[in-house]
Amino acid sequence: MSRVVLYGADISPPVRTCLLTLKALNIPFEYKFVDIVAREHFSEEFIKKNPQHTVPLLEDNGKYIWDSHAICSYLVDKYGQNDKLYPKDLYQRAIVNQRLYFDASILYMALRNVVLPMWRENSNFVPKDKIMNILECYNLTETFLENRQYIAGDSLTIADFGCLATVSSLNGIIELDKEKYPKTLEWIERLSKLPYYEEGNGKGLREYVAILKSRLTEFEM
Ligand code: GSF
Repeated sequence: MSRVVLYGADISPPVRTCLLTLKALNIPFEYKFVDIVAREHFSEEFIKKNPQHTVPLLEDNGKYIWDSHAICSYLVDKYGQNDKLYPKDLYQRAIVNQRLYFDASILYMALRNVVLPMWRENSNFVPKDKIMNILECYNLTETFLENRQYIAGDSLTIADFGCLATVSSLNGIIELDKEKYPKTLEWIERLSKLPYYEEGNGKGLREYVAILKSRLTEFEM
């Protein structure tokens, strides 16, 4: 088995996506903590591995891959005992890919637009347009779950891991309304029963939400 290393930090939602995938696939890996709060991802050593200076970063036998969506699809294709988490059927894979891109381009960006000013300028403010953006994310997630158990259909895929890590983190900024988003809350509850949920998402999410709640104190309504 090749030596797989994941560079990251539990608080990072996309790192948690990779932790869930690695654990779901039972892949032995080394976890190298990168202190993003202390800006360790800007070190010369890290930049050499990932010029985009982001976590998660995967090292697999001396090869580097970053972006959680690229990492997780690679892990299933290379190490998966089967293709359940990332179906090879072209149409099913296209649906899973669409939900992965939904996470990367819609959900994650709604989160990044709030936390980047928080990390970089120590801002404690969340403007109305960013709140509306998060609510739009919740509306779409609820729609995708309307008559499905999982985000891309009726079986668990890596798209659930990505969307879960991001939506559960957004929930630390704007709480999911039980009346408006019942399917989404049921989906989060369902995924939280996975045997590797706590190590994969639970632990880091609590830490991340505590930071969000302590630092984001002004909401424009
Ligand atoms: C996002 C990675 C990212 O921006 C993915 O891996 O899915 N689409 C990518 N990660 C953040 C940390 S996080 O908690 O979101 C990061 O590394 N930011 C540091 C920087 O310099 O952008």
